[in-house]
Amino acid sequence: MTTLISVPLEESSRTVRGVCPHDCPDTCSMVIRTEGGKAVHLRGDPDQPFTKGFLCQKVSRYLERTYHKDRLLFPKRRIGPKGSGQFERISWEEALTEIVSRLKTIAQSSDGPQAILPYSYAGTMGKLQEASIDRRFFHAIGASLLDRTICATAGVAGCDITLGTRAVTDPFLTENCLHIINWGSNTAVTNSHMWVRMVEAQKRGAKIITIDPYKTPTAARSDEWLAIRPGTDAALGLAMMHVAFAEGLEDKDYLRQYALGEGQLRERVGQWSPDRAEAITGIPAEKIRCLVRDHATARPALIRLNYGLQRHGGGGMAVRTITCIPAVLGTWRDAGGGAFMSSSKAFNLLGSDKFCRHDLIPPNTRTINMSSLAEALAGKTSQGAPLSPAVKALVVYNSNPAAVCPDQNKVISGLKREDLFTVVLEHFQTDTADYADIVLPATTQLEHWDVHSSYGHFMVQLNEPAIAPLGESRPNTEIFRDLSRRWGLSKDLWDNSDKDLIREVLSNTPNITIEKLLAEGPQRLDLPNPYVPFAKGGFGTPSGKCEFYSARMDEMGLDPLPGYTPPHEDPHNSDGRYPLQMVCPPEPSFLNSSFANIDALVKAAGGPKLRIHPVDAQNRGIVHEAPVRVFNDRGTFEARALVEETISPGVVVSHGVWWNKHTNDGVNVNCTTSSRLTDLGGGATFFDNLVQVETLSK
Ligand SMILES: Nc1nc2c(c(=O)[nH]1)N[C@H]1C(S)=C(S)[C@@H](COP(=O)(O)OP(=O)(O)OC[C@H]3O[C@@H](n4cnc5c(=O)[nH]c(N)nc54)[C@H](O)[C@@H]3O)O[C@H]1N2
Ligand SMILES: Nc1nc2c(c(=O)[nH]1)N[C@H]1C(S)=C(S)[C@@H](COP(=O)(O)OP(=O)(O)OC[C@H]3O[C@@H](n4cnc5c(=O)[nH]c(N)nc54)[C@H](O)[C@@H]3O)O[C@H]1N2
Ligand code: SF4
Ligand SMILES: [Mo]
Repeated sequence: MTTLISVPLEESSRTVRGVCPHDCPDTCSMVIRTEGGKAVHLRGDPDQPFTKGFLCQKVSRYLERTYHKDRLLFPKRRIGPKGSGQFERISWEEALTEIVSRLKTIAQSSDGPQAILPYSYAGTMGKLQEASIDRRFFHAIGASLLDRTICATAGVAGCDITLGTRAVTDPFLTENCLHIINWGSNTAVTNSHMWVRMVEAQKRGAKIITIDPYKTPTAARSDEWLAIRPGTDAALGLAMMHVAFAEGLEDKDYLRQYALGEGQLRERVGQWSPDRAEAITGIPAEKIRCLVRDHATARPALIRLNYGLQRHGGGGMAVRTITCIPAVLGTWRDAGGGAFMSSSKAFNLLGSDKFCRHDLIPPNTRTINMSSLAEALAGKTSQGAPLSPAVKALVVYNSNPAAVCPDQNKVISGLKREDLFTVVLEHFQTDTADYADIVLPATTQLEHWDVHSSYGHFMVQLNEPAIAPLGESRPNTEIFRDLSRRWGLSKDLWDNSDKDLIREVLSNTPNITIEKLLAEGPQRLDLPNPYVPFAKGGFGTPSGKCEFYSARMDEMGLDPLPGYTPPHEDPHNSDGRYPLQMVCPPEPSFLNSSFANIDALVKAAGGPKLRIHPVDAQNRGIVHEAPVRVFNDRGTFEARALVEETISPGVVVSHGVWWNKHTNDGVNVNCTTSSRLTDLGGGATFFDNLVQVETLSK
């Protein structure tokens, strides 16, 4: 790898390593070639053992995204009504002066600084550009805290109760597994570098099972697809443990040494016969028995537990329940076996408490749940109580809430509020940016420094800028440095460079330095090889054991044992006006709402669609390819019907997350999704959504 640092980026021709910044467990290593200061070629790093030289369909087009004609290149101020997209170019000086003055006015008013709400997620997952100076800034000025719940907190909470940490195995050993369950995981699409390892295992004789209401590409290529009714996974998990105990498939020795509450668990799952689970999940009892027998005996056996099953009212409890299974069967003992949700806890980089300076947070600062943005902007808490002070300023970066948040019509009404001052840091004029008072242009991953951990493997990776910032765009870090300086915050928070910040992040890992990452490329964490973290217990729970019985749950007044929480919107328990359960994951060619403005990828996605079973279609007079209206009390959107047996009767699928302004009717699927939260972790419940569908007469 040649890095000619003496030549300015604007002119250099060189090859550098970067990291895919997107919210994806694969965290690929990219190799970028530049000529005369322009990035001309980008590919997956052949030397990074998880990337293995390939990037997905989306990020293969990262150069197209970077040099897109619609890139934001200058700061802008709104001159038309909110949402109209009318802006004028202004200078950085004007933009930053106005932002500081407006925010200070709010902070010094009777509302106080908590009327300011930062709103960000994982548009980039780099340690610097995702969460660093920005957090220090908001902590120091005393802004409201944001609970970042939109994706993973239900599962994190569920895992934490059972395991005291995330479910993790060594993903590099997946090809050794003989039985693999993709549970609420569209692995072939959302975790494609793990999928190639699963396919390798399959070639070596492994059986792959996918549990999903929808026949995804992953399900289609698996040995078996189990079409579960949405939101009922805990019932399946309980019945699986029932079968394990009933048929003597449990690992008695593992249970005795490393688990807490075996007796209570046996009693609980005793009530969960496969027949009872069949009635709830729609999966035949005999298939449940076979699943457990195979998973207990074909070893190593792995459950890839992902997010699909978490986005339901009972999502936390579902993960809590399913993560008990590997201890019952003793699958944690085998290298590569057990359950995998996230590897993020394996990284021992500097903790965010230190790096983001949690010590600066004023006592009693309130926290606002990001999945409840609809309520927060309407002056309410997640529970509907008055929110005081009201949110008067919103600073959005690394996220596109107008498109990705649940209960979209309410979110948009909030964003339209004339008394709300909104700042958006972006690459593009997204739906959210249309509601901003000031839009600031941010750099892409090719234009700034960063360092990455991963939630899908164990490599630490450095992102070296390949090109100079386009137009007047600036890294998030630089923007918040400038805001901090103008606010008058203490220099130790912001008077540093991005390289200094990288050194800080790496200060806990003396054997991984910026120099080493530059010279040698991605570095594997210093973990045992093979890494079999729970082979001998070692859980992070208060007892150090896998907690079937949780005293912490009991103390919180919750069920201390694994259990089944039905969906919030249960067709068996509703007035029947909205009889169809709708699941709405992102289009494979988008990354949430990112890439939904890249022509080739929009074309591949083919417009908003609704997959519906022939029986449900016939009952409604819907024919294949016909335009339909999908609706409930929250909203209505239009889609093209695909009449298919890829889902069961009673279930429909509509892929998102389209930009509202690119659809015929100016809304996307999230106009129907609910902002009710999960049972544990306060997570979003995108897939817990009852709708009705009818033909659209045009
Ligand atoms: N191509 C692509 N890759 C991505 C993303 C993307 O937008 N595009 N997003 C990234 C992000 S942010 C995340 S969080 C991950 C998500 O990764 P995954 O969890 O794999 O993604 P999803 O497609 O949201 O959900 C997985 C599957 O769960 C199914 N499902 C829905 N409800 C249930 C249920 O009740 N039970 C069960 N068993 N299954 C259910 C859905 O039909 C879906 O096929 O993917 C990441 N990777
Ligand atoms: N219907 C439905 N809705 C969903 C989901 C679903 O499955 N179905 N999935 C949910 C999930 S899992 C997630 S994680 C959320 C994700 O929701 P978001 O976090 O909003 O993710 P994206 O839609 O990818 O938007 C990220 C934005 O950050 C911007 N960005 C990227 N890098 C930078 C940077 O360096 N600086 C700045 N300033 N901006 C940058 C991008 O241009 C992009 O517009 O969506 C959720 N919404
Ligand atoms: S989105 Fe995921 S698979 Fe695609 S390049 Fe990025 S890390 Fe790799
Ligand atoms: Mo996510």
